[in-house]
Amino acid sequence: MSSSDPLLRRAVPSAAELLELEELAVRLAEETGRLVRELRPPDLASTSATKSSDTDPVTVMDTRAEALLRSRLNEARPKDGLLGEEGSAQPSSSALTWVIDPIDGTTNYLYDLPLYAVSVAVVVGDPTSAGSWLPVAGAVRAPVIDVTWSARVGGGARRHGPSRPGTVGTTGPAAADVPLRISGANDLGQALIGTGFGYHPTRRAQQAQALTRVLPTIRDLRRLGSAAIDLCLVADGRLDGYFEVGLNPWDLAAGWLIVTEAGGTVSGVDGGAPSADLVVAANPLLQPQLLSLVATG
Ligand code: LIP
Repeated sequence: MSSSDPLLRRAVPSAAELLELEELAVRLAEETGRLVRELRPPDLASTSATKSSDTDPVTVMDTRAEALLRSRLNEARPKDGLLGEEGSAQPSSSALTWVIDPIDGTTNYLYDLPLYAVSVAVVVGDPTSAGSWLPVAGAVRAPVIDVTWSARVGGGARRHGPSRPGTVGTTGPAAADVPLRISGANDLGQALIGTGFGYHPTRRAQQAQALTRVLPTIRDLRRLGSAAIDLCLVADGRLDGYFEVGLNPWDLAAGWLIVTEAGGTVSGVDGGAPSADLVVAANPLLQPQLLSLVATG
């Protein structure tokens, strides 16, 4: 089943339900963002463990934040399925499944760097099978920079906040919601591109190889540390493009929709569905150029 499959599209909820789903995603991402920001224990590093490699961290707050999201979603949407980075896996009896990353950018969180986020999305189809699912509503909350990005299918994408006056980049009162528009860059040589690297040395060596091709061709590169934030910055016109190999559904679910609803294109290898094999996001003019650059070799 491909993400353009009519079966999948028929499962997309009504406009009214999509609005409810987006508002729920925003509410839960913001509540969870407060928890991970305000209750970050000072001895976080000493209580953290690792997962897929020695450098793939999981903190007590990743687990606690996912538990909060799971209980809120079971209360609000008991029939929906759930897939979470920290192991949540519940089948769906409503054709909808929530795909959650309680802390995207956990390494930044561990080092107390500001760019980490809570990503909450709801999808139709099977998020465990690449190409068989489609996000329909979602939100990404970056609590330290006090910004929330969100979208729903056919309803556009927007930035909420900063709401705390004096937060980075704000001077005046709390900012109203802003509709998102992707950048108009159409020349790779002038494009600011985001990317990320995996937790395994073999993969990192491959990614470093790809960079030898990409770096001389673009304006400059940004490695910010959170795929969810990278994708939202593309949607917000603050990066011209983004690519990464090795992402999980929870890293990209909400960001994918936020980019497409801001007028962008997100695809994987050969223009197919984005997956762990490859994610490339940019405006419709630049995306194919970036795709062919990163997919070569
Ligand atoms: C991270 C991604 C990032 C990638 C990291 C990691 P996590 O997710 O957001 O783009 O480069 O390797 O996968 O592990 O912090 O949820």
